[in-house]
Amino acid sequence: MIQNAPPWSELGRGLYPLIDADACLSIGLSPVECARAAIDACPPLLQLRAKDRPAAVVQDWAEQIAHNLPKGGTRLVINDRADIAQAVSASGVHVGQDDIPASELMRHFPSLLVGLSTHDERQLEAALDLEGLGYVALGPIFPTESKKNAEPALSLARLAKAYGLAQERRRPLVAIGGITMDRIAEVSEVCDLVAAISLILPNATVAQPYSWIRSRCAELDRLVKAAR
Ligand code: TZP
Ligand code: MG
Repeated sequence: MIQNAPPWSELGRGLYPLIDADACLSIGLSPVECARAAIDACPPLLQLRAKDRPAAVVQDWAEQIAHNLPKGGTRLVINDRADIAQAVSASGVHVGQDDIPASELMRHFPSLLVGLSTHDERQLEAALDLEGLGYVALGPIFPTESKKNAEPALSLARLAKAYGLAQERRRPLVAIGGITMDRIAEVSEVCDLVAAISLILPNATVAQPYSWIRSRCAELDRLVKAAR
């Protein structure tokens, strides 16, 4: 590791489970228990994504997930809220194009890993120019129903080109959007981390949903790691 590099400078490869509170609750599952099950599979990163929820609720979930997080294991990232990430000693914050600029967050929260969503090549190039950014996410790669008003799907070919650029700049690239079991191997060839919401959740009839999530995340993380 580079001397004085922040502790998150090497994220490695693997699955990036997004614990989407709406998606969990819609099938009767607790976001906190879903996160704990996913963390048991030791993916490099995990995100709590709780849109349009009171800050106090997000803080409470984040606190519970952060509590007892194994040292040197999965790093917790909070969507949208750097203040909550800092308050619960999470590793990072994830923001989008319409949020507080990533450069401002890096300035105000220097200990946090900052991840940024991009949706086309222009946004990707701008993100790659940001000194100190933790990772760049690109998507949706395929059509998805998990994000409201999702941007148009890119394609595997555009992801592959983006990965070339990200590698030149030594910036971890996260692929997101519509990634299914059928697509995970080819997607994993052309990114560092595969983010997923629906792929890590069981259907509502599964008898032991949390152990299902644990095994599913372990399998997906192994597939992403095996791809390169
Ligand atoms: N950003 C781009 S696509 C997406 C987000 C948050 C949703 C990904 O969900 P899924 O179910 O893995 O397609
Ligand atoms: Mg956001």
